[in-house]
Amino acid sequence: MEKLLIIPTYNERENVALLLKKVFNLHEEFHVLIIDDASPDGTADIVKNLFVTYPGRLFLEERVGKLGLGTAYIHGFKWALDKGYRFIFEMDCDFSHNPNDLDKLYRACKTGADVAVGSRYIKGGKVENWPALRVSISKGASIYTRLLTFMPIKDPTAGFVCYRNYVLEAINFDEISFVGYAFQIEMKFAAWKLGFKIKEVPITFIDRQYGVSKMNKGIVKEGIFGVLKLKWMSMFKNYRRRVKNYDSAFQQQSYSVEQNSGTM
Ligand SMILES: Nc1nc2c(ncn2[C@@H]2O[C@H](COP(=O)(O)OP(=O)(O)OP(=O)(O)O)[C@@H](O)[C@H]2O)c(=O)[nH]1
Ligand SMILES: [Mg+2]
Repeated sequence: MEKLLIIPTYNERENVALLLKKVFNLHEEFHVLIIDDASPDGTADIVKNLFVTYPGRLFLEERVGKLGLGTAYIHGFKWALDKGYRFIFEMDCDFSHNPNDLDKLYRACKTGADVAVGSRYIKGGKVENWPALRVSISKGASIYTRLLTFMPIKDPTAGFVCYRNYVLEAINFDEISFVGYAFQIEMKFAAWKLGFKIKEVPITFIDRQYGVSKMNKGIVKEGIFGVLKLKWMSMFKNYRRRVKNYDSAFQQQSYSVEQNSGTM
């Protein structure tokens, strides 16, 4: 199997079983890794009970407590690389991302993209049912990120993404420090800085119907200061050199990318 979908969960008991059913019913076959942070609502137990229904396709990593989305994904990325998956997907467990759109991300990566981003803010992309304030915060974050970093991505906070394995191998995860939306921005920024090709594909994002959002003021604050930090690091601290994983087989290739592209 070449495709792994990583889904971080915290209190998603109303969503997880239904979402897994949808994913495993797709025409394209995926393996799924749930990263659960000891959800008090018993999300992990629901997943464990589904092992018999989806043998060899469903995996669970349990962590000791709520350690944040960013570290959950990094845990999942390391697991995926260790097992040799070649297309590694991120998706929320709240149906904001439609499993039917996984195929679009896969196709984009199959046809030349190194990273495919499910984007709300390119032509054809949409947001449904979000309060006006949430839309403004999200759009504001996108514009702010683009103005500061010049990264040519319309939806930098998007959490519906497919990474080719060699992109993740090329990134030094020790340098990825953010947790919320800033984590999503940082991963794309690192991939872009290392010279990888990022393609946005339009998706319709729908607000969650069940369960509660884990968004909070701290996550917004981290986004605001996080982007400033990325800008600062890329101007004065040689961000590209820091974020590159020198142990990876990709090292040689990425070095030639570095030689050929200017610094920001
Ligand atoms: N493992 C783990 N998963 C988390 C954590 N925080 C959030 N998640 C999961 O990450 C995904 C996104 O979180 P949401 O609460 O939907 O946050 P959001 O999508 O940024 O915000 P909303 O659009 O308001 O829902 C969901 O699947 C959550 O269950 C965490 O600390 N650990
Ligand atoms: Mg959500």
